[in-house]
Order: sequence, then structure tokens, then C-alpha cells
Amino acid sequence: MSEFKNLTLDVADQIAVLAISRPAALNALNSETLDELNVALTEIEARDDVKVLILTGGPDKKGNEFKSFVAGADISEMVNFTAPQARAFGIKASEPFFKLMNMRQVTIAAVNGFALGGGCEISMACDIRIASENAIFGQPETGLGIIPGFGGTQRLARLVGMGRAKEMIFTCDNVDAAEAYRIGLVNKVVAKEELMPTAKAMAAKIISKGSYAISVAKAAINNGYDMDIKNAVEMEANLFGVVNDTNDKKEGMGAFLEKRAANLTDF
Ligand code: CO8
Repeated sequence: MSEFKNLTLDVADQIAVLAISRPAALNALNSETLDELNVALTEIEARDDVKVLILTGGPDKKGNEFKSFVAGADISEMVNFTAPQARAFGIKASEPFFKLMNMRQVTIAAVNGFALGGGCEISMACDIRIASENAIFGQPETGLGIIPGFGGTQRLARLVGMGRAKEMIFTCDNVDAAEAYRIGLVNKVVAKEELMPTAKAMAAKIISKGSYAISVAKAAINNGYDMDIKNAVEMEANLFGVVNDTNDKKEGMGAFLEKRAANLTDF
């Protein structure tokens, strides 16, 4: 694996924990960090020893692990952007963001504090979001005279519906973890000390299933989301054909019929 300035990576038990780490800026995303994320995600996707990726935020400069997930895109970098630079910044982010969304491994955002602007957006690019009870979500961009530019106008509406998305983006009102759960922005809210254990327990449960089947199911959900239902179901049938010819299918169904535990290994 490459060395990173603004990321830390730990791999154990087939789970990669990738932390965005810019303690002086509450883990704000600058160009350098986006480039590093792109490299890290490419390298992680190629690893057969990683089946779930947990994305989180590193501690702040005082060592507080629950201050910030990601406090947005880096405002000090964006302030002097020309329009082409701003556009290029958005496009740069879309590469790692789409990797999180589409990589064969499942991606879980463990949101440990502020998830504002680009921070809320990167959490939404993950498959699943688990928040600590102190987490704060928001899209403050219009208060800065800009718009969410890392997919937020699109992914927030898809997750919470257009009305709530418009309210959050037009008012810049933050939502706390409980409200984020209520509106479907996060899957679970847990006490701070339970955040990483809960994310890892969910990861372990996912790893215990058929990893190849999960990656195909992920592709089916993602690809079908924006299709009409007829074509989407046809696409699902095609993918069902793909998973039909796997060792895991033989083993999984065979184990059921033989009343024993399955040993699923395809990936
Ligand atoms: N960018 C750069 N620096 C930041 C950011 C940020 N987004 N957030 C925090 N920091 C820095 C602060 O400037 C401060 O630095 P210093 O110590 O040198 O003064 C340090 O982090 C600590 O922050 P605070 O002292 O402000 O900490 P507080 O506990 O008082 O407040 C907050 C925490 C509420 C999170 C506050 O820092 C804040 O409001 N941050 C900005 C949040 C924000 O507006 N985020 C959205 C940014 S815009 C965006 O994300 C757009 C995404 C799409 C771009 C697409 C372009 C195409």
C-alpha cells in the first residue's frame, strides 16, 4: 500500500478502517486528500483480504476522536478558486466518491462527529452510515454562497426525499444524529464508544455471507436505482444468472440441504 499524509489505514479480520486525518482542519477534504483517497480506494478494491471498508474521521488536534468525521471540503483551498478550478475540484472528488459507491467491497461510514458539506456528502457515497450519538449532519454550502458539489444535491434527495433535502440545503439547518436516523440519512445511531464496535460487528456479519454475491447485489441495487422497473428487474435476472454459476451457490444451497453451516469463499 502507498504511504499517505492525510489518511490512516488499518486492516484486520478482512475489514479495512480508513480514517481521513487532517487534525488541524477537522478532516476537511482538500485536493491532496481527494487524490490520496482515490489511490487508497483503488488499492483497497484490489485486495482480496479486505471485504468491508469502514470510512471514518481521525481525531482533532487535541486528540478528540469524536469531534469530526469530515467538516466539509477545505474552505481555505476553495476560497480563491476560478470557475474551472471549482469544476475540476468537483470532478476530482467524484472519482473516489464513485469508488466508495461502486467498489466490490461494502463501504460503511462510521460518522464520529461533524459531517458537514463534503463530509455529509462522502458519508452518503458509502453503502451504509452508522453515526455516534453526537454526530451532526448538514449541508451549509448555500450559506457560503456555493452549492453542495460532491454529489450532495443528488444523493441527499435520493436518501431522504426531495422535500427534506431541499429544506436542509436551503436553510443550512444541521440535523443531529437522532433526526438523521428519523429521516433515513443514517442506518443506526449508537453511543460514541459503540461506534467502531458496531461498525465492525456489522462488517463481520456481512463478511460471513457470500462476498461475491454481495458485490453482485450491490451492483444490482446501484445500477437498477435509476432504471425503469422493467429494465431493472431484467438486469437483476441477468445478474441472478451470473451468481447461479458460482461455487458459493453450490456450497450455500448444498449446505442448507445437508443441514450444515456453509463455507462461502467466492469473492
Ligand atoms: N475547511 C477548512 N478548514 C476548516 C473547515 C473546512 N471545511 N472546517 C473546520 N476547519 C478548520 C477551522 O478553520 C479551524 O482552523 P484554525 O484552528 O486554524 O482556526 C479548525 O478547523 C477547527 O475548527 P473550528 O475552530 O471552527 O472548530 P469549532 O469547534 O469552533 O467549529 C465547525 C466546528 C462547526 C465544524 C466549524 O469548524 C465549521 O463550521 N466548519 C466549516 C463547516 C462547513 O461549512 N463545511 C462545508 C464546507 S463547503 C463544502 O463542503 C462544499 C463541498 C462541495 C465542494 C464542491 C466544489 C466543486
